[in-house]
Amino acid sequence: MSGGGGTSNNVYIRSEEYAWIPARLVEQDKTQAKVAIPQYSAEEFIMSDGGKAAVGFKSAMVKLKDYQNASLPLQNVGADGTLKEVDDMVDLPYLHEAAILYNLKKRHIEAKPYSRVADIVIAVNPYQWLTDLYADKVRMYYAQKIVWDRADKDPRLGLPPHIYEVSSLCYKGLAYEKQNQSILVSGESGAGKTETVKICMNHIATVQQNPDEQTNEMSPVVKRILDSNPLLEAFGNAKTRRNDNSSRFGKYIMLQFHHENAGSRPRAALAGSTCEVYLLEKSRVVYHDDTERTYHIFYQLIRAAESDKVEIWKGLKGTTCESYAYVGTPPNVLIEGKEDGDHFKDTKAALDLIGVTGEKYLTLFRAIAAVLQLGNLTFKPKSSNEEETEITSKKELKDLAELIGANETTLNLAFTERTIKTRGEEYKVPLKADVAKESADAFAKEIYAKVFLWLVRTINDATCAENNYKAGAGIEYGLIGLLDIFGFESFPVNGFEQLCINYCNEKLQQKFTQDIFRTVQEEYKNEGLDLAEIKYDDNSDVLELIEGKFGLIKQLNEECVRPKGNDQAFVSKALQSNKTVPCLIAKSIFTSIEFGIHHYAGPVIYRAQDFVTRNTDTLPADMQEAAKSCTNEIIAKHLDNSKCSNQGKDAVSEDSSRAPPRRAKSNITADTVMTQFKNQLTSLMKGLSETQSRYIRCVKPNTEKRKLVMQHITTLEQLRCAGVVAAVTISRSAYPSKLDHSDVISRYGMLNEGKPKGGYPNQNAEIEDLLTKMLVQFEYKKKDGSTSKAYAMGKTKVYFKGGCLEFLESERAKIWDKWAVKIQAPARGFV
Ligand code: AD9
Ligand code: MG
Repeated sequence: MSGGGGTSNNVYIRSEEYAWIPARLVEQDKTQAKVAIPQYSAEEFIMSDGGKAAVGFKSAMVKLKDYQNASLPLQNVGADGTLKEVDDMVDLPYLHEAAILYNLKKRHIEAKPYSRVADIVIAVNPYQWLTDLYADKVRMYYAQKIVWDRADKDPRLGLPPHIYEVSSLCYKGLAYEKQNQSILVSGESGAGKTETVKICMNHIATVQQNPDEQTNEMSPVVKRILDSNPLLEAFGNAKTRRNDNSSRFGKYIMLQFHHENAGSRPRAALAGSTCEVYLLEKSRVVYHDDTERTYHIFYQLIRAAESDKVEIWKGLKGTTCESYAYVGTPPNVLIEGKEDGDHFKDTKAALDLIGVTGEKYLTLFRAIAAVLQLGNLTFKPKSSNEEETEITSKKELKDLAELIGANETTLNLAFTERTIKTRGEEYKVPLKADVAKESADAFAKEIYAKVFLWLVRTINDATCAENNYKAGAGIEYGLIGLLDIFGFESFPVNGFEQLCINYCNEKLQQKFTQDIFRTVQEEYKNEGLDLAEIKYDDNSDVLELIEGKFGLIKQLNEECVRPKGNDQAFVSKALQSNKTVPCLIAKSIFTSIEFGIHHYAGPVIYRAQDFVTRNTDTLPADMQEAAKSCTNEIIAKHLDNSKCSNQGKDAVSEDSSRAPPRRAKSNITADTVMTQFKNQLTSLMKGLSETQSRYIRCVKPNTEKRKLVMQHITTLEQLRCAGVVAAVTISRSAYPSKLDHSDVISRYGMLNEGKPKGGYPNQNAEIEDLLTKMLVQFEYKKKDGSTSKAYAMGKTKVYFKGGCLEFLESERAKIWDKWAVKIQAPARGFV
């Protein structure tokens, strides 16, 4: 091993099981290298950062492309020779996915969940509550340093990475520069998006208080805003395999601020908030896996005090989860360590705070009880005619009619018959038993979806600044938007929901790359470098394929209005009209309803099963009529075919129209699920474009919800999907490595053999002289006759082309060897 920093021969080598593993480089020729691989147990591999003592070493030969240099500059090597992790991964001179992975892992093991890649904050889910990390003094410290100290330099300097820096920077940008802000949080299910948004929101609520009058008292509107989160979670979250409190909808919360002057400091006072929701998972209302649950609110209601239940409806008396087919036996789970019954009390109190009391409260919960009741309706073919259906659960039907204030016969007919209208004629056809059951399910899903939207609107009315803040008419509020939305998804089988989610992620990725590109441009401009050198992958081709003139949405919508439209025809037309589009994948082994897309995060194969019905998603007219006749206002008013213009539509609902004859389709494509989602996204992107966006990428370190454990392959996959690797690639596209001026001299100055006697006029001259001599072999003539230089002198840093820094390192190691200063390597696996 060469001496010096003692790290120049640390490498990461590719591994099938662990993506990258640390090793020592023994020797290397032009095509391959001999490495010594430290041996760990499987458990140690996921819990150790590679700095741990290994039980032994194994020699192996690897191809050069299968290893990455891990050596770091001196400042990253501790006194004991171990690697120190860095706060900001941009400070890693060899920046590649292996280095990012091990840096994150080392921090994760040290209970440091937050890291930076330039302006992006990466939040690794710690799966343990790190109390000190969120203590009051930490909250205030970030606010103080970033907002109130008003340093001209990067205010984050010297502060450990934290999501409080993001909330503080947003507030500062809003209050001091009067620029609207947004925090875009992404990550896969269970990565910590919702928790992160709550932590940031709470922090902003603290920071916006006038620092001269800091009190623990929150204003009622701020309390209402913060309490709207658990309320949305009660109705929109559920236990899934991946997360006990999984949000089954996306949301964009806009905090509204009123600009005022508080003494010497500008201040933006939190005046209200509004929330936009996306794609609630409606299918969960009628079906969930045995290991999962339906929405929390159902359990809360069933486990509420008997007096509460009877007040809502006497039919709820004495019921248990097992009383309801849609609920069944729940797996044991405590959300936030509380029983469902206790959560009901909180939900009731939070509803009270937004004015849902008395009749409103009863109407809301009666609609929820109606959903439960719908699941208990049973159907069977009539003995007189198999084509016709009778409802066998007579009592349940009678109870349901009473509960929602509908006529029992009208309800019965709406479930078992369908009205067909053709050329002015109207006639009824009977529905088969399975289709009648689907009608009941469709009704239940629709009621729940509308209850959810009603709740969102009610929350918005109770929290929006326009209704709550007496700032005068026509006032424009400043905004901080917080986006908590599903990350990129790729499963063995991908359906309509994944297409919607991945479409949304492509939109956000486009903005993300543009923003990163702009920051790199900014850095280059500040350093005085040539901007033409930066390159990045653009994903506009994928967006064109999805939302363009001949794109998938257009083709699917056409199938939805065509009388005999179907999934196969959609796929075949989509493939036909996009034959020459490289990001569309068509393979001969695909079935007639399969197609693939090369997304920015990787290829995804979709199965278009039920795409047409899911995209159409209309409640049969008979059901709509029955709903309108109810006395329950939420059901009657909100179910009359109105596709709420600004609210989420289900992406996964089974449609109930598989029965012949086909139900009438809408003549317009304006109200399909995809079109609505596209419109929502367009408006979201427009809103975001008017803000300064900051990014938090949440990472789920393992699938077992264990603390201190980081599985390599799944973590890397997430970093790729979150665009972290892409961000690094953009920033390193022209110059993969960079070093401070002073580091170049202190580390490589010794390589300069012909220094002038009188020394150099300045450090820059010394660097130029050294690097011109050392790196001449990396220069080449470009097509236009000019010379491509091996490095660029920035104002504070030197930027190196690929291979240059590695070459300087190896030259430096040779000198150390020559000087025979052999420092025994410590008996550690990695270093
Ligand atoms: V989903 O897409 O809605 O299924 P999220 O929102 O990404 O998902 P969530 O915020 O719900 O994940 O976090 C999942 C769980 O991880 C939480 O219930 C906590 O148990 C745990 N978690 C997340 N963030 C933190 C944290 N900062 N500190 C401690 C955390 N635990
Ligand atoms: Mg969530």
